[in-house]
Amino acid sequence: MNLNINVDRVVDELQRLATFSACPDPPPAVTRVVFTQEDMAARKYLRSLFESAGLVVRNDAVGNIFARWVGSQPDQPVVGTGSHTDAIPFSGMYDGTVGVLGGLEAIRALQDAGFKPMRSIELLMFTSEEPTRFGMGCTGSRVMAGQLDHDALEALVDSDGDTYNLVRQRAGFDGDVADAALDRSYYHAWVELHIEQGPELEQAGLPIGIVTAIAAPATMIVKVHGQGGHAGAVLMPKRHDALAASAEMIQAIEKHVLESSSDDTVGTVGELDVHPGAVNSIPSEVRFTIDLRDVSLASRDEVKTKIESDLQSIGQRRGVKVDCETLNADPPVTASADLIEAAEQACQDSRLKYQRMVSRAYHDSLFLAQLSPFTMLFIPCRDGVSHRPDEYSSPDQIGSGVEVLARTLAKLSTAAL
Ligand code: HGY
Ligand code: MN
Ligand code: MN
Repeated sequence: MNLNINVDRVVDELQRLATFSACPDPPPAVTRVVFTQEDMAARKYLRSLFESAGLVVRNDAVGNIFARWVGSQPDQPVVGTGSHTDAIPFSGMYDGTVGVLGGLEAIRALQDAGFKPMRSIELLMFTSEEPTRFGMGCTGSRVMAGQLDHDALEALVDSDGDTYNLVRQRAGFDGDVADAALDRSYYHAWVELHIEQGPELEQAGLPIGIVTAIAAPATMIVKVHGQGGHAGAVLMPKRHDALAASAEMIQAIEKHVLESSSDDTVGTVGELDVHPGAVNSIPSEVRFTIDLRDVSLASRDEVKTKIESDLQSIGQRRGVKVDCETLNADPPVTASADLIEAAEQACQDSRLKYQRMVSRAYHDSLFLAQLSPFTMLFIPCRDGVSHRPDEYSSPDQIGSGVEVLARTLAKLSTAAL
């Protein structure tokens, strides 16, 4: 099938989408946090594009947007594609958005080529893939997979003390969360296009990665309760300094990750808050986060257990109390051999080289995998950089990803897989 991918149109739409941002720096720097006015403006823009492509658009109770190209057999389980458009503070304009606007372009190219899907092809924009506002990532896809119900969302609170349910309802998403959980018969197949967010494809000089597995993320929130006091008057032996204790804990976290039996174990302390945060006051309360991942659940959890035990022994020795809450500890997922093969075939049809690879970043596909056979398509990003304003994939790289996605969707929406 001869496909014409209008890359200029996709790049224009990516650039327009990047303008919906709360970042003080101009695009390509982007900040777009879920349910903020920038997110709502982006959603309005995307809906207009989906409707202009003749797709049937709906959203669910948490704001996931579904844009369906109805097939000749509309009652068949659908073929899904899509990604997220929320963006962490001071990040880039390609993370997630390439999967949404690239998915739209794949559909438009198939329409222009006169292709007719048997199974409907449904494009998704997931609500809140990033953990920025509520601490937990992939809340939209977790709800779809039945992992989060109304009460679980009620326990997610932002820095203003507003619950997820209050914020979503204020944004106009006031449906029943239970109705957003999808039946396992909903999908026939799921394929997400995404930038690699790593250096492998660029180093290998390859245009396409086909994802075989997604690493398992765990997120922990650590609160260290010390005694505080006057920075001049309290002598060192009398101190129970929450920040000095946290500093030792953070070093211990890095030590356990480095000593892991698996090279794939990664650990990050990305947030740290100090109270009262005064130059002449001994820190009494510290909160920090731990992001811990590995493609092997056993390796990740072995390191997690060591970290949790060491936090407590450091706390005991320093006379501070340590609360370590696990916000999420998800299992890794393995892609479907059939879908990997369909994607490989699509690469061959497009005369594009590819490699099979693991995704070290998590994605909504981690939870769609609980609903459907899945794989992901990666395109290179410059120097492997992501979650930074200089994140970049070229029009050619985006065009190749869209073409392979289009061919994969065409196969999956007609094959008797
Ligand atoms: O953190 C991640 O892996 C994803 O980019 N949110
Ligand atoms: Mn991201
Ligand atoms: Mn992403």
